[in-house]
Amino acid sequence: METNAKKPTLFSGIKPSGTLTLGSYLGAISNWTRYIDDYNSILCIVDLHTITVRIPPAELRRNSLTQLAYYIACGIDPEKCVLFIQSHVPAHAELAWVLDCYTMFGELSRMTQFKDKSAKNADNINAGLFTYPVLMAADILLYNTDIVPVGDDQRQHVEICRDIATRFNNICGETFRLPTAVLPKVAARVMSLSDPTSKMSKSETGDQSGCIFLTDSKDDIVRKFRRAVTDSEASVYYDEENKKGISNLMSIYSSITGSSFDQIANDFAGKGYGDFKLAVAEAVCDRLMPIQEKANALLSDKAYLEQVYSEGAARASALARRTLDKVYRKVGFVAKPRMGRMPEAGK
Ligand code: ATP
Ligand code: LTN
Repeated sequence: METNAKKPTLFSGIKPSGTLTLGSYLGAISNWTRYIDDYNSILCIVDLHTITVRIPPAELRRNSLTQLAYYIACGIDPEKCVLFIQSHVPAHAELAWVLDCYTMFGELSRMTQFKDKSAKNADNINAGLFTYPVLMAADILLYNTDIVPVGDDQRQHVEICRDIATRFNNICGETFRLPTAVLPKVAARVMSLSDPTSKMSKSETGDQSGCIFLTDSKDDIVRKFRRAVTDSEASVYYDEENKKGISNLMSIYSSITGSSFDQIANDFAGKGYGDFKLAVAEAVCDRLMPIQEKANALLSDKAYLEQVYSEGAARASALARRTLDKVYRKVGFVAKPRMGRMPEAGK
C-alpha cells in the first residue's frame, strides 16, 4: 500500500501474548476494518511488548504468525494497509529509548495496567513492564498518527503518549503530531462471561470459561454463553450498574448485529435469559466461524504470510526512519554515517 498524503493516519497493535479474544476483536480489530479505506492504516503485532511478561519463545513465535493470519482473516487486507511485526522495525526500540528520557518516573507509576500486571506478576516486575507505555508511545509517534483505535483499557496509554509528545515538542521544538484514542461506541470494554466485573482478557490464568477465543469451537462458544453469569431477574434490558452480566451480553450482541439496546430489549421482551444467551452465541458463531476457516487456510500458506510481514516491515521501516532521523537531529546526535561495507577487523 502506498501512503496517501491526503489521508490521516491510523496506528494500532495487539500483543501476541496468547490467542485473540472476542474482547480484542470487538474492542479493536473490528474498528480497524471500519477505518481502513479512509486512513493510512499501520497495524502491528507488538511482540516487543509481549516479553514484558514471561512467555516461551516457541509460543511467542507461533502466536505472532497466528495473529497475523487472524488479522487478515478478520478483514485487515494487507493490500490496504501496512501490516508488520514490531521487532522487525528497530526504530520502535530506538525511539522508545529517547522517549524514556522525556518520561517521568511519577507518571509511569500511575499507569493502571502497570499496577495490575505488577500485582499479577509479582515475581517479575521488570523495567520493561514499567516503561511499556513509552514503547507504545514510540509505536504511535513514529508514524505521525492521528487516531489510535483501541479498547477502553488503553485510553490511559494514549493519554500518556500525548503527554510525552507534548513535553518533547516543548523542549525540542515541534516534532510529533498528537494522536487521539478512538473507542468503539459499544463493546469498548467486553467483560468476562464468568465474572462480568472484570475485563475479558486472553492472559487470564486458570478458569477460561469467561473468555471467548477467536479459535473456539461452536460447541465451546455456545457452552460458555449458556453458562454466562447473569442476575436473577430474567428480563432483558440494559443497566450497567445493576445488571452487569446482561448488559455485557447486550453490548456483544449489539456490536455484532448493529441492533440498539432498546431494539434488543424489545425483541427479547417476555423471553427468558436462555433464549437471549443462545441468540448471542449464534451471532458470535456466525461471525467467528468464517474467520476461523479463512485463518486456517492462511496458516497453511506460510510463504504468503512471510511475504506480507516482509513487505510490511520494509514499508514501516521507511516511514519510521524519517521520524527517527528528525528526532535524532533534534536531540543533538551527530548525523549517522552512511553504512557501506564495514572495514575488516584489525584494518
Ligand atoms: P493481555 O491479557 O495479554 O494483557 P488482552 O487480552 O487484555 O491481553 P490486549 O492485547 O492487551 O488484550 O489488547 C488488544 C486490544 O484489544 C487493545 O486495543 C485492547 O484495548 C483491546 N481489548 C482487549 N480486551 C478487550 C476487551 N475485553 N474489551 C474491549 N477491548 C479489548
Ligand atoms: N498496549 C496495547 C498494545 C499496543 C498498542 C500500541 C495499541 C502496543 N503498542 C500502539 C495501540 C497503539 C495493548 O493492547 N495492551
